[in-house]
Amino acid sequence: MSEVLLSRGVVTRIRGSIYVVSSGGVNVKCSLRGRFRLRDRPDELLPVVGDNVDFRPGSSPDDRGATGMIMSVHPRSSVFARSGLSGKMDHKVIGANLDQVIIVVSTKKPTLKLRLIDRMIVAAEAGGMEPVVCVNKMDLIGDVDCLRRQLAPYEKMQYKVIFCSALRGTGLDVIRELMRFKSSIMVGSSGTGKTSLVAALQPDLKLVTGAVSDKTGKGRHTTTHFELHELDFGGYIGDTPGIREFGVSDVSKRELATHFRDFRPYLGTCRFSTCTHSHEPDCSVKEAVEEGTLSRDRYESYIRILDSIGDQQKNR
Ligand SMILES: Nc1nc2c(ncn2[C@@H]2O[C@H](COP(=O)(O)OP(=O)(O)O)[C@@H](O)[C@H]2O)c(=O)[nH]1
Ligand SMILES: [Mg+2]
Ligand SMILES: [Zn+2]
Repeated sequence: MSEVLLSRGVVTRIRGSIYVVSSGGVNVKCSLRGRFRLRDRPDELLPVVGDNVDFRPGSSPDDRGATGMIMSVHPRSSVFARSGLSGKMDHKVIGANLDQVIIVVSTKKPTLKLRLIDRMIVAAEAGGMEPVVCVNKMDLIGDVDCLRRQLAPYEKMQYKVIFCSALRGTGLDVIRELMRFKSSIMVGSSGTGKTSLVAALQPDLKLVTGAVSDKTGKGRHTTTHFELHELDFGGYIGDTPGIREFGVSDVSKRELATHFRDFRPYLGTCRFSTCTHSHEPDCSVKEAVEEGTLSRDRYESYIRILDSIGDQQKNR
């Protein structure tokens, strides 16, 4: 009996029931093997963009143009997920196996939002990806010192902070170096310059515009088409449309503090082992904020995220 040889590749985009798999520099349109569509299988087990898959290559395309069939999905090293409307548990996996989340903020237009950086850092940490803070539109400000002071806590935590301008082309080499041979995703509010940065990093990339689709008529930000582009200098980059509701997804109240890197030295030293660092007495985190060793901005972000996590969620 002859064994069917399987090829391996990365899912780079999904359109309806067609999965585009990049394999050895070639894009192969694949369909899904029937068992993926069994009703009792949770959605999370369906392939997402970034998944490493084994597929059976074919020669003639089927009626939807697919020449391959995805047979299995490899275990994921990381998961990029978002939740829907705040308070509602609506965990949606957008991408898999991404190495880093490039959090793009701008100096102005729109103004720098530290809270959003903190939320995205938690999402990255919880999903197993390295967060990178990328401050774009440096050409728009004069007072760089004030900006650097605001971002100092992140550098102190050993996060990479990049200052750049897609318009002027400054800082791009640093970003390229960080992205090389890795899978990265650009996140951030609409208008911070994510698409401009991706285009500046590799001008010949065919970026799909109108990434937010409204074909279903279900509202402007319900459908997100996330896809990965292969970079000439090695690696993959995914652009995202402005994610308005970037809720922290699938993180419990108990677990949240562990995703605040700067809190870690204090965890386990509070009076109560179950301390959530909010209302409890003799809390080491709160004391550190009072003493000025922990950033008050970061603590405020923590409290806001904590409040946004529903009580119905599991207390792991
Ligand atoms: N001044 C300035 N404007 C920029 C820069 N990068 C992007 N923009 C502008 O900001 C707007 C939003 O950019 P876009 O890339 O679409 O943002 P996205 O929504 O994050 O993808 C556009 O008008 C860009 O021309 C920059 O470095 N400096
Ligand atoms: Mg964009
Ligand atoms: Zn505490």
